[in-house]
Amino acid sequence: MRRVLITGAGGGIGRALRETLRGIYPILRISDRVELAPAREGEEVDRTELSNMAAVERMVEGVNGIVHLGGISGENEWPVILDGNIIGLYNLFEAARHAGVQRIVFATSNHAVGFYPRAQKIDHRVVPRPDSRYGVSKAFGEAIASLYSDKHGIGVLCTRIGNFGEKPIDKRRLSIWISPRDYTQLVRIGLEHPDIRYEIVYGVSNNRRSWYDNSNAERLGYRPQDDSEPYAEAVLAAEPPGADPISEHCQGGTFCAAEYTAATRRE
Ligand code: 15L
Repeated sequence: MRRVLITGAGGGIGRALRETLRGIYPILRISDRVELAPAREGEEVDRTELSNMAAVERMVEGVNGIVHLGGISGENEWPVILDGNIIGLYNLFEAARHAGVQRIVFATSNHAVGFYPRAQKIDHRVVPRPDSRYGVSKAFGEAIASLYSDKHGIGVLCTRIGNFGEKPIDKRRLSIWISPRDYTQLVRIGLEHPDIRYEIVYGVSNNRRSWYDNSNAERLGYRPQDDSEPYAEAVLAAEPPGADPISEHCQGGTFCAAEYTAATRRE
């Protein structure tokens, strides 16, 4: 991996990876639709709108591996999701194919499977149960990744990220939190592991309260260093009472409860 591209580099995960991957690969190309801090040694800075194919083709030129964080990172109106996470995603994989990119680490999300109940432990083999238009776009991304792996030989690691941050921020996040150093470890596995063709793993730390069987990540050598448990007492004490039952029942939390009408329709 001589040149690694990070898309969506202006977001929280991108800013962290810009630091933790610095010096690991000879050149980091950092891209976002918004302006980024100027390039330092070993960096190239780019500004690209993912829905613009010609721009995406330029963005991936000369790149060996991509960490794709770009696009819309939460629920939104359909036209916004369509541009960033459907058209943008297609453009990225298609441009990567033309440019001969070998590896892609795709930031998919727990919201691709958010309607699974919290009471069920799920692994990488479950069928998608998206909890939002955003979750649907992530399931679409996993499908595109599978296609470009099988048909065009691009190695892809789909990381279903829980919640990335320095600390878990609420009760739900105690089960899905991932620390910056653990996510960095997972990204490096995605870029460097010799055997990756198409894999789904959960982007979570070693949380005692996890809802995931992350044995596929372990098989690839992932050894997360962090656990949300030391934060649990403080997080639970600060949790507001009276959470709504759909959010409480489902792994995706409020993403499941938003716009929810199934109960009234089924009456
Ligand atoms: C995600 O996929 C989002 O990108 C992030 O902003 C959080 O909402 C996270 O999921 C979560 O579920 O906490």
